[in-house]
Amino acid sequence: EPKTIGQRGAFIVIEGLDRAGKTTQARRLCDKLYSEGHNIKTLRFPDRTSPIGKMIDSYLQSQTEMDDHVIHLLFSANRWEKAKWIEETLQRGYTIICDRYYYSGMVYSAAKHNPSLSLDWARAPDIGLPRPDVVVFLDLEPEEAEKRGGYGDEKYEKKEMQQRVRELFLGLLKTDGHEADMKVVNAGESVDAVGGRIVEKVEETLKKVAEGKSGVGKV
Ligand code: NYM
Repeated sequence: EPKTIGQRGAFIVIEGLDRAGKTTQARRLCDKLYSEGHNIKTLRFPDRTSPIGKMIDSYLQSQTEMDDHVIHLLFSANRWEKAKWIEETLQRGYTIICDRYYYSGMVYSAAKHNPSLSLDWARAPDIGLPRPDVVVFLDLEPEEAEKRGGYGDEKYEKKEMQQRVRELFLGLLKTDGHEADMKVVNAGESVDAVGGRIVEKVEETLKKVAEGKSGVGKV
C-alpha cells in the first residue's frame, strides 16, 4: 500500500557543489523511499528540456553569451515553469526529490562578484516558489572534488568559482531566512555513508509531513 495515499508528499531538495554526488544520491534516495512504499517523482534544475532550459544549456556550454542578470532570471524562470506542477504533484501524494533548486540559483550567480548582483537580488525572483520541506546540502572541499576526476567543461566548473560557491552555500546557514535550515552532509565519505546520512535527515521530515505538521509553504 502506498504510504502517501490521502496525504501530501514531501518536497525534498538535494543541493551541493559540482561533483558532490547529488545525482547519484538523489537516485539512491529515490530507490530507497520507493521501496518503502512512497510514491516518488524526481526533478532536476536546470531542466534543460524546455525552451528556457535549452537557452540555459547553451549558456552553460559557452555557445551563447548572456548578461549575468539575464541568465540568472532564466534559471529562476526555469523553476517557475515547474512551480504549479510541484504543488499539484505534492497534493496528489507524491514525494518529490529535486536535484538543485533556488539555493544553487542564488549562490552561483552571487559567486560571480558582479557588483549589481547581490545575494539578496539573486533571491528575489524565486520568492513565492514552493518551499522545500527539507534541503540537504552535500558539502565537498574543492580539493576533494578535483580528486574525483576534476570538473567538466561547463561554465562555473573552475576551482576558484567552486570555492566561492561553497562559501556562499555555507554562509546561507547564518542568514535569518529559511535557507538557514539546510542540513549539511559531508559528501567526502563513501557513497553508502553519505546515503545513510541523507536518509537520517530526510526521515525526520517525512515523519512531520505524515503527521500533517508541515504545510506546503512558499519561498
Ligand atoms: N546552476 C544551477 C546555476 O548557476 N543556477 C541555478 O539556478 C541552477 C539550478 O548550473 N554548475 C548551475 C550549477 C551547475 C550548472 O547544473 C548545471 P547541473 O546540476 O550540473 O546540471
